[in-house]
Amino acid sequence: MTSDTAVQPPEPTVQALADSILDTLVHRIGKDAQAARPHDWLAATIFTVRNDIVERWMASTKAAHAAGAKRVYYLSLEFLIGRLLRDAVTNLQRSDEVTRALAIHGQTLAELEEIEPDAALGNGGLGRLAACFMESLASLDLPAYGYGIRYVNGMFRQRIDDGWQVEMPENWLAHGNPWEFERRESAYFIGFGGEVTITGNRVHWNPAEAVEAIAVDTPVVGWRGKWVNTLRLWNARAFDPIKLDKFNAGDFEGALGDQMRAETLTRVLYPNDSTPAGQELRLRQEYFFSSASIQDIVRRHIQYFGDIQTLPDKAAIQLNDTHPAVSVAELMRVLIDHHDFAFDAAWEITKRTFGYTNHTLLPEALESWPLSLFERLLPRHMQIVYQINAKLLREARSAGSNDQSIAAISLIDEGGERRVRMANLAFAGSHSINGVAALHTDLMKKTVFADLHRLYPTRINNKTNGITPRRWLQQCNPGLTALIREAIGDGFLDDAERLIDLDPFAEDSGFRERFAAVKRSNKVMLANHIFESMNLRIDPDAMFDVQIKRIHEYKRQLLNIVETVALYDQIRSHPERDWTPRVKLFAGKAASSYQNAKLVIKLANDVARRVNADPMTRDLLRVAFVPNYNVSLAERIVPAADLSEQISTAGMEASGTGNMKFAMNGALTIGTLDGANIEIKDRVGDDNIFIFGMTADEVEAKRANGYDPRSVIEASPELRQAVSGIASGVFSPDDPGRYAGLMGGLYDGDWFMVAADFDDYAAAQRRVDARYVDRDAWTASAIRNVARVGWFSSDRTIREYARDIWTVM
Ligand code: 26W
Repeated sequence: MTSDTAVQPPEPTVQALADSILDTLVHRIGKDAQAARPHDWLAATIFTVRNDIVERWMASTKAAHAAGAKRVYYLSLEFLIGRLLRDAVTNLQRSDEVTRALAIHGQTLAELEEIEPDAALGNGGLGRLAACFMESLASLDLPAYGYGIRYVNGMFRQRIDDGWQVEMPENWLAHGNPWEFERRESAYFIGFGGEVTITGNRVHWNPAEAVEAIAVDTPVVGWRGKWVNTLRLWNARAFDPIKLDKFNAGDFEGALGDQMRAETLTRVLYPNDSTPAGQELRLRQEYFFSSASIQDIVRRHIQYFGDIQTLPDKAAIQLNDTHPAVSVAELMRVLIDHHDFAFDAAWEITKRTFGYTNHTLLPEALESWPLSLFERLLPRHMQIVYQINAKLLREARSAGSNDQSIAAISLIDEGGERRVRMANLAFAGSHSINGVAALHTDLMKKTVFADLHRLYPTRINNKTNGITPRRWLQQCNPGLTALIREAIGDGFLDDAERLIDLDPFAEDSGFRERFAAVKRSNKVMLANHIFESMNLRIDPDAMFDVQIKRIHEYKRQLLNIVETVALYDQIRSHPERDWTPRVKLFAGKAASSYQNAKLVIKLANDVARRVNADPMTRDLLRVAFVPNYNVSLAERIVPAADLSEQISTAGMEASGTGNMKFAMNGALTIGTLDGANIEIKDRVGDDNIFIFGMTADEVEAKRANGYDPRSVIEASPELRQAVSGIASGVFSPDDPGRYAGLMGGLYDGDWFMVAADFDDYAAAQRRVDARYVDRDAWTASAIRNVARVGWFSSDRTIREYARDIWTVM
């Protein structure tokens, strides 16, 4: 869409804005300026800013309608959007104005921004990617809707008690949510269970239970406020919230039972990113939001275009991993049962409409549902899945697939308890299947989807992930943004690839000094925050070495911790050497059922306690595990990082997006040749990144040829000393056996190849030390990182999706 189709409302003056915030405070919140608490000022500010957004929102909707535009629908069980006020105000370019208006009332915008709850409707990278994509879609003026679930409790809040993770419920809606609009008129019937009957040639599904899905909309403002899209999250409600007959008979629980059951559906986000949640409630959530979204999309299409036949020309539906894959069967059901389509015609429309993005190759994370459960909950969809499967396997047979290949392609896993394979369903029902980095896409073709890829060789394509430079540079790093603007002007704000104009400044010593000063001031701010929140002092002149992400064995926080211990041992043995002072920062959440990941958190805290208390190493090494990692904490830590740890076992991290955020903020990466690290290296150049360890091919070969970690550990004195120290209780004198099992796992199997990569990792860390001492060289590399990673803007990623998959550009 062109930008001039949306109306630009006139900018109110600062005084008028201040008046309108006060008016909102009084008339909408019901408090006067004397009685108002910070949360009241926050709500009043959001409501006021929202007024401006709403007008742009309606203009965008009308413009899309008038143009008969094709719409993009991004279906995702997770949207990790974080706070929205700063995002909205910067994208509207009203920061100064709002700051000044609030100052008239003695309020500070920055302080109000800090008390906004962090909307954590996601686990990690996949959910944050969805949020970056929504922002980029709006920034590119593309008409789009995000569809998801309005979880009442998002990602849990993490407390660290005596070094252990404790999960606390997150209640982001406690003070209400001034951003959202409930749309009671957009409500859909969602059935579960029951039976399927056939009368004549009509199939009828009579669900045994039903709930209502109610739309709750949040506007998503694009850069410069030219375009506003909708994030539509579904809330579940009982049709009959209270059964009065039961209530009057004194059965209060029975009277409210339906509402309780309905509310349970949208109550919590499954806090898991390692193993699929096998519970029935999760499948119910998936179907609930898929069905509501598909019904809404079909309803809108018919309302605007009249004819369901043209759906693929006017709607592109992207499945964010397999969580919404049941949508494929749901669209088929709607087309066949409600719109009288023949199966084959419905199938063509379905395939042309859907695209599917895969985010992981970990076999344990691939979703499949016991057939018995799927059939009991969704009997009509089960029939449709069987029909799709029959067609798919016919095509495979006529293409000459052998039995083994047929078994791999089938939507039903027949080994053991029969299960429905959601990835195969998503693949079969889509015209495009994409991976999220070049290596990952390549491995998709060779591993999980090898047989499907042979059958449909044109469907798999790559779309390397990206991040929105508005949140991850402009908003989180105003100091660096101001410096870049002075150097190269404002062009990079509209096109992140213009950051390349900064490249020559790496050779300008005056610029390097100013760049280093910005980094230092970001480090001071983080050090203050860590002191205030954890009562730990860290030195802003030490190197900030950061690993923040979900805690998972494949991400190898353990490799980093073991190397930290080895470094600690080295410093103690050779205190006379010229060590580079470091602060090792960790943050991240572990899935509540993932015992090893939780033990890694405890180990990081145990190591921190010992190291930080040791007078011999205090000035050279500090370790901190910062609690409750979330989007807002990342926005503080990323701009302050010197070194970005991206050290997954090669072949296991689909892409990574933290790697991009750090590089864009001038941290250097230490990393393996995994995920998007490879593409980052290609762009920043070998001299500006520290690559170590085995390649994905080498990992595979080592596993195939029999890997013996014990001999590797025995052959590395540093590793052996660190591992045996941890194993024997040096860091856990209160419970010396605490880490015996964790360390035993390294000797015995070491699936993630911590030992195999250790020596090379430690050597790379010493190269990092040497470079950091040469501060000019370090800063030049940091500048080159910022300059050369503009390509990792999610605007570029979305343009590629728009052109190749959705055909909307
Ligand atoms: C069903 C349980 C479950 C839930 C989520 C299993 C797996 C997941 C995701 C695959 C978790 C995830 O966030 N994946 C990450 O997606 C990012 C965006 O593409 C990538 O950058 C990360 O490499 C990938 O781990």
